[in-house]
Amino acid sequence: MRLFVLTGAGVSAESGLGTFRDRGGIWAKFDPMRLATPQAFARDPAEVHAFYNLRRRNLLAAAPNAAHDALARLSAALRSDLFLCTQNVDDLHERAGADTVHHMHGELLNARCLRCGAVHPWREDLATGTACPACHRAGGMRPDVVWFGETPRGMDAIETALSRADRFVAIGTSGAVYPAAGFVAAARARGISTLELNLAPPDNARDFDDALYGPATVTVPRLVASLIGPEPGAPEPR
Ligand code: BJW
Repeated sequence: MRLFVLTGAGVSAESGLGTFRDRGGIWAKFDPMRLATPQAFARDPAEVHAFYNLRRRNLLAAAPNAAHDALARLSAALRSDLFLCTQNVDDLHERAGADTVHHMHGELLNARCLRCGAVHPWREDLATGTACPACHRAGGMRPDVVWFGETPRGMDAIETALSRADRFVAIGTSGAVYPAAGFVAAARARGISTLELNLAPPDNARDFDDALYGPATVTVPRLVASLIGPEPGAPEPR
């Protein structure tokens, strides 16, 4: 089995990190066009830093949940036969122990210098006056995440993994943001089976062959147990 798993904000929701488009989600409180585009950063970097500083602090206070744990167990079992592609900028898959995670929308705990291009692990707040540890120039440090209008990371690796997979699973993503929302159609066009795990049908629900609805902390361990067997010592599923 070569499995392509795409995760979205729903997998981290029960860790206390907000989703974007659910009622009361991040984009209900904050305008993405003011905060998540390169133009927004050019216009008001201090406002963008304040938003991501808050998100970074929330992430540092969060912990992986049972869905991340189950995917880490799957990663250990399938090794390179699992391509774990996340739209999430958090590091909860890694903290749960997942081996290789493809962050197509970047990582909040990295900062990138627009002056020299260096990327640095970053856990502190950023400010307009923050100097780059590599080139020592200030004013160019930004969160290393992918904003609207920017190219997602590693699209070649994603296309290769999609072309080799024999099963596609999407977990906790609304199917509203491209190119990720189109992966299921690409998988289906190849004739491989497609499954979605979500609380409710996403925008692209019609592209999936099967669905399992419920909180990710319940559905993901159940899916993983069906693929590689139950976790030793885990209670029998009801
Ligand atoms: C649960 C749950 C629980 C809740 N258990 N489930 C084609 C058509 C139309 C537009 C475009 C198009 N192609 C490109 C575009 C433009 C744009 C786009 O898609 N716009 C749409 C909004 C219309 N796309 C881009 O600009 C992208 N770049 C691009 O396309 O470049 C061109 C290119 C493509 C390919 C090759 C080369 C070049 C870039 C997109 C960048 C997105 N950035 C963000 C912010 C990242 C930084 C940050 O975190 O602030 O990424 S936006 C935000 O949305 C974030 C997420 O990764 C992304 C997806 O959100 P996600 O994960 O789906 O979350 P939600 O909230 O939408 O859904 C949560 C789901 O969980 C829901 O379904 C719930 O039901 C569920 N859920 N609790 C299980 N407990």
